[in-house]
Amino acid sequence: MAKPRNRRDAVDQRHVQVDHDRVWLEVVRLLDRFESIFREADNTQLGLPVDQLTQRVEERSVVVGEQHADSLALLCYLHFWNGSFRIVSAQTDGRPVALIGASLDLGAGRRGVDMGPSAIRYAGLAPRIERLGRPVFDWGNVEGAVPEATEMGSERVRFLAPIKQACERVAHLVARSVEEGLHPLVLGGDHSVAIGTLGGLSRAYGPGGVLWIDAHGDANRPETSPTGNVHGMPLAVALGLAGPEFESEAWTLPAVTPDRVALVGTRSLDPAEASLLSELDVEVYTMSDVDRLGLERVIRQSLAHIAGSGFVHVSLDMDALEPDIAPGVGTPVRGGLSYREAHLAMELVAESGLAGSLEVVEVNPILDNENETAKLAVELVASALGARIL
Ligand SMILES: [Mn+2]
Repeated sequence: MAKPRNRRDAVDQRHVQVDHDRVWLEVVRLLDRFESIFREADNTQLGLPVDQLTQRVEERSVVVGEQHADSLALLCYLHFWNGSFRIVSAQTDGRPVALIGASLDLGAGRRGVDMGPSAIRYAGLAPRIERLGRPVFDWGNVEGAVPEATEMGSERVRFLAPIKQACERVAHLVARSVEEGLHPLVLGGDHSVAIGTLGGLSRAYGPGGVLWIDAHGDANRPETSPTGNVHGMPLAVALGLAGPEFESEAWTLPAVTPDRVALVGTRSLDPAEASLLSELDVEVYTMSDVDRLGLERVIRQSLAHIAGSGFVHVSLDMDALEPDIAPGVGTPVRGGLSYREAHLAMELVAESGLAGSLEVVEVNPILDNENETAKLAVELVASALGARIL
């Protein structure tokens, strides 16, 4: 059974006897206040995402979410087991936000991204979130080691030891924020911090799903990485495919399973990443797919793919955006998400009520233009946390 997503808000289990054919009807009756989050116009059935658990055929989890007018979302996990649905957890996602900075640039090829958390705070992050009615608890930064004063170790996984140490502290804080009923918001730092974020989430909830919005795949393994930079590996690490060097007492791997991973905005994959991702049951929406299908459909399908038990996390690499509007990133690639596409992605994330945690990474103020990338990051976080034009 899925662990409660949020101890403080966990509700008592409710049992409803239903017969198998009338499951949907009973769910609707039980949850008459709820709207389907993926309802199709021509579909009279509720289009709730259903997670078929593999262990038992008769087990199903159903995730439902409601968006209130005041932008609070209620999320329930129902677990179908032995002919009854029970609510195993509910989460009011007006939870206060725990800011966890990760001042880390050891995973990147260029210096400066360690100042990302300061740049994002300076761009007004906390007041912007508080204007949404969500209190903010700023837990400061996990400090990474200084590259010039640190042993690099192996060229194939540069600075692995100090990166792991920092990520272990991030994992600890993320798990603690969940336990305290807070919404974890991790500020990078280079993308290797996601090892800590996903590690901490999996420690709190068990394995979950992730929406990975990024120009790159970040699915290299030490043996396939062209650079040895760990920020190109965190997704492979979280999938448990990057080898025993990444194991730690601070987390259990895999933190995410391939059938619960969706990449959006992809436009630069190394050959080994491309073959790994196509071997796995990972959903990859390249920029070409975004052009053809439209961003709304891409995000809705991604969310349906990653929904399920455990956790749902959103990892936003600012290099997913078009470099003209987000110049302050270490590895820019032309042809990225537009300003509106990025906002729409975050608005759809908020609307779904599915994501319980968020991270924004790779803001590099040295490479930025008057902090505009950090300011954009603040606005995107606000959209992800429920900001609306009207
Ligand atoms: Mn990345």
